[in-house]
Amino acid sequence: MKGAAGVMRQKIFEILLEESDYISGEEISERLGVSRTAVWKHIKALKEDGYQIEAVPRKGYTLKNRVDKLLKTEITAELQTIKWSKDNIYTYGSVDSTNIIAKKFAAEGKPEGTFVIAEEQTKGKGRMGRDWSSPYGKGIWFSFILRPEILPVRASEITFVISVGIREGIKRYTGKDVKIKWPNDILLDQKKIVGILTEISAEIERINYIVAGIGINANQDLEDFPEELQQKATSLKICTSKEIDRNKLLRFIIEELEKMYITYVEKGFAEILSIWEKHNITLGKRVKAVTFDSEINGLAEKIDEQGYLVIKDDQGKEHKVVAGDVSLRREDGSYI
Ligand code: BTX
Repeated sequence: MKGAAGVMRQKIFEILLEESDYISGEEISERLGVSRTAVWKHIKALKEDGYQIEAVPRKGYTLKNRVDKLLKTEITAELQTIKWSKDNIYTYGSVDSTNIIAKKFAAEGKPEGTFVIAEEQTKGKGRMGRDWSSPYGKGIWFSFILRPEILPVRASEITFVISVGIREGIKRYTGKDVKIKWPNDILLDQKKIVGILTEISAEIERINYIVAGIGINANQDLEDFPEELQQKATSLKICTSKEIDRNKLLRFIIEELEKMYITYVEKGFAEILSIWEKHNITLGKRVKAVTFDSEINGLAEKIDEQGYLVIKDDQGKEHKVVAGDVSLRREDGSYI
């Protein structure tokens, strides 16, 4: 579904959504200024997406259901964004990785707030070349484009903006106190519920674009996770004992991400950091940080003004960590 056709289909869907009664093809065509044949074609396409639209002679059309697929029609119908355009939301069935598509879109010049969303990824990626399990219809696997006007050295600040935005969206939907583990894990019941992969294209003095890839475990049951993940991963369905309306959750997340991003642009990193600090579970804990060339054990003291994690080891020496994996030490000596 592309460009003008997509916009028209969306408008027809929204009319059907608003009307509690039947509405004639003629009335839709008059309201939108398109032919009745065009209306009929869009209705047919909506049916192919899984919508049951009943057509009764002399009465018209009525919408009988909402669809549990991640569809642009569903996500944008009630979406309230401030600057980001609803037109830049792209939904897919199965893809290799939404980050790959989003990077291509970004290189082509698509604007900030462009979202690429898929039902399944066959090559879902984590950080440092790791895999991200992305089974069909169970999660929300998506990437979006940002173009912040900051120096590339500050790019790690964006991970904080994204973490607090996603946390806020999940909190709004589930009411649960979701926690953030530095640098980019979102946890519920001490298990990983979301992963964030931030990729950047930059010159020395400016960022061309950032593509943030987010994987949200929504409706998996335990057996939907590969065995090796069953101890450390969980889904919102497992934590809430309820099936998750992925379209609604994603709508909340897009809205909260945009709000946090605007806060960041207008008020700066300090404001985001203070929100992050309220919800993080890293600071004040004994941690083990594994970076590409070292392992540091000690107390997670603070995040400095650049977004680096400061760890104080047992000799009192401070180490700054910019990227890597941090595990938290439990009382019994095991790690989360
Ligand atoms: P990460 O490197 O922090 O985490 C990856 C690790 O997490 C894996 O090695 C594995 O142990 C574990 N893992 C894999 N799949 C899952 C899962 N579904 N739930 C919990 N734990 C898991 C985190 O990297 C960044 C993940 C980003 C994923 C999004 S999805 C949309 C976008 N497209 C894409 O290819 N990646 C991003």
